[in-house]
Amino acid sequence: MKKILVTGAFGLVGSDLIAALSKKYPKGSLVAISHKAVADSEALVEKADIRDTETLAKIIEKHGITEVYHLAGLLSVASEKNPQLAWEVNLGGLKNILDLAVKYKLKVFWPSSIAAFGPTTPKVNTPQHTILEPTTMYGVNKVAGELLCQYYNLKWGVDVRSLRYPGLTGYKAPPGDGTTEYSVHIFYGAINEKHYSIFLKEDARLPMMYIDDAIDGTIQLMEAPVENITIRTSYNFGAISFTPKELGEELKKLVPDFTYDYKIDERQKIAETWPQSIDDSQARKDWGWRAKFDLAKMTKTMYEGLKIKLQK
Ligand code: AKB
Repeated sequence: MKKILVTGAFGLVGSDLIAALSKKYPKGSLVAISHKAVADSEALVEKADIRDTETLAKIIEKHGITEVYHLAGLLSVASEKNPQLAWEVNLGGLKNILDLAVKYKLKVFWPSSIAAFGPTTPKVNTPQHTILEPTTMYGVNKVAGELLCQYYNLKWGVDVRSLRYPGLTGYKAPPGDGTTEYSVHIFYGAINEKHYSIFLKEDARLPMMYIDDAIDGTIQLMEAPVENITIRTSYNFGAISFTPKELGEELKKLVPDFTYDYKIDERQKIAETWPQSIDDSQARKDWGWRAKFDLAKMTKTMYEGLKIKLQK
């Protein structure tokens, strides 16, 4: 029987992933790790810090874990605020999980990001194999992490699979400390105050994706036959691409009295180093990736879902 461990289980991706996995697998198949206390979850919850290998090993043994979705990590803005912590958690945490994967023969998923690209990367339709020279700590962690995954696959045969997540938009968990998270905050602004000040420029086009697509793609990748997996660093993973202005205008169609303006801050500098759109043809070819949400469908689903969550 599959026993799945999810780290970073209560963040934007983890919250939706736990919900999706709990529909797929019998009760008792899911264990979630959190470094802080959590009120309730569809998974069994264990408290652990991703830097503490001994506790992680005990949890893996106790539950007979076979597969790990390793999501724990700091996002781009949080990593710039505390680069030392980012190094320890983002890279140290990944190395701990990969070492445990060798010892306990675990299959692993780990998310990379469009942050692995940098200012010298071609910005439009960014290819799978291209220049990776990021200028943020988060990006440095992602490139090193991708190479570490490939190394553990080549050296010890670890079945580790990865996606370069674009900016993700979802409502189950509160937004994290990232750059593309304006696309989540804007919905809270529209519902709570009918106003939001966007911290990126109006034309800051970035690759984005609705969370349901991200979760489907993640599970699809993990379930793909091993012989189909040709990329052991991380797959380009594309869906939509929009600017803050395009999102603001789409949201106004649903909330006509919503207003927005721009209060640009240091997050714009991070956004400027990232691509505008992604070529994900390798993922399409290898394991049949196709996104389902366009901007209009994402905006409507996100708005209606968050309204219910906030009881407005
Ligand atoms: C961030 O903005 O830090 C993340 C990402 C694109 O990886 N959402």
